[in-house]
Amino acid sequence: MIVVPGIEKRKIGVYGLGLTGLATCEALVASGAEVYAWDEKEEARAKTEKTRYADEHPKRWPWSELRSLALSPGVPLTHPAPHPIVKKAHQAGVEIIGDIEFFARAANAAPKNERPRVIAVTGSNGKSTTTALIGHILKECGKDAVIGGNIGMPALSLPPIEAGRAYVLELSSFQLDLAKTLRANVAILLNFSPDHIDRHGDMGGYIAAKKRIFMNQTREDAAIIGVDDAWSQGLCAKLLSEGERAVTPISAEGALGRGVFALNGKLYYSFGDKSGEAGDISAVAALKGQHNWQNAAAALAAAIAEGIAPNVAAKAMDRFPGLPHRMEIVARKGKVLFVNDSKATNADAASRALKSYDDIFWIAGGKAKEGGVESLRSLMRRVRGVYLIGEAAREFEGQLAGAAACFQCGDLPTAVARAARDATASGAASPVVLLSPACASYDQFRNFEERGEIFRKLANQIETLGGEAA
Ligand code: UMA
Repeated sequence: MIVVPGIEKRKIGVYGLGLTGLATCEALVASGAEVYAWDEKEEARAKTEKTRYADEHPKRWPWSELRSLALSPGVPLTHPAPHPIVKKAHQAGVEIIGDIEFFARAANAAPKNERPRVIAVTGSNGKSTTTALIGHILKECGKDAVIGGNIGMPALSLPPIEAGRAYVLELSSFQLDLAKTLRANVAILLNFSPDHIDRHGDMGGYIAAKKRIFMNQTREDAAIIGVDDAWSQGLCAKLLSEGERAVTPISAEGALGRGVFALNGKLYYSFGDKSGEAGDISAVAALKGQHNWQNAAAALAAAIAEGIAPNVAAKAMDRFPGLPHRMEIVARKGKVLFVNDSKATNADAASRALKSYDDIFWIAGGKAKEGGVESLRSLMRRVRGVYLIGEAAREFEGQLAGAAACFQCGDLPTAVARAARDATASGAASPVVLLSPACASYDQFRNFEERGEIFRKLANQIETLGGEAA
């Protein structure tokens, strides 16, 4: 756990008691602060039982004495409207910060030569994989590295600040909005696509929040930025013109005169007098697809910034196991590969998996996002059949009409059984049963993790239940 200096006996309000809020309460209490905690949901408040802090309605918080309000990232700060607790804090003149700001204050408080390394990763897509990949490379190279943040391990739950330790943090736009003094030695912005617009008002607000990853950086620090979309290109040009930090552009779409790039799964670096091929990751199962090559280029640039030789970093990627629910191979039955991409909750994310395989038996559907799957029609030439589940099933069938054969399956068990049967009978050399729903999971599951776990179980049961696909 991270201990935050300078807050002994200070009164701090913590709003939201999910992963972030509970970890914040624990760290603040361990740091000697007096914590006032609240969550709108009773079951969340119940989690404060048997802890060293109790829940207390904000009406009873000593607002005039509060030093800070620690807001959970899911609580609206500005849009669609500031949450009432935000308004209350503004009225009382209390600063509003998040867990990442407490982490930053703890890191900044370390003496200069004992400051840990902070590597921060953001972007619309690929940030979890990039975070995990950087952590993997650093550990493979014998460094003391820990990963956390939006990836699911709250930053304040990570091991204590120590000299020589590298903290690799995935940061969301919500977390960045609530951080002020964060200084990342290596800051990575992968890409932009419209996301969380409801929480940022418009694309400009979203970009402004993400750009905060580069705040407080000095000339000693590295800024790594994707240049494969127009928004990131614009930001890269701005950072270069500011000249305040070492900027490394990265691309998975073309060669760069200066920077790190991936071409057909091969990684290259080019820094003035030092340039060359770092390695070939085209056969690494956990880094399949062009989008993963962008993640790998970013991770390579980060590893180089951390003093690791490019070929050593690229070699370490061979052993990267990947992350659950992201194009994760969960079973192979005879020729049929089962891939769990449950994290793909929108069409853009699903397109990445669809571009990575041929002869796909695609399981899609759930609670639809705006625009549905219309944009995926051109990828249907890779798809042998679409096995539809959940609320979006009829809408998706309409959007894909004429482009692919669609089958209404209702639920996941039916879809897995039918897709596995058709894949086995297809005669394709390497058929793939792919769960990449392009939908949220909430209509039939608690979350995308549960959906992915059930898929994993069903895929592995196929053989035992009679070997339809064996
Ligand atoms: N709550 C309120 N009032 C509100 C909103 C929420 O009381 O107006 C309470 C809820 O009742 C709940 C708690 O706050 O008990 C939930 O807080 P939260 O939504 O901030 O979620 P956490 O459990 O703290 O998880 C957060 C991230 N979630 C969000 O940003 C929405 C997790 O990222 C992250 O892993 C975790 O902190 C640890 O850092 C998830 C996510 O979906 C994966 N992130 C978004 C994304 O990746 O697109 C940003």
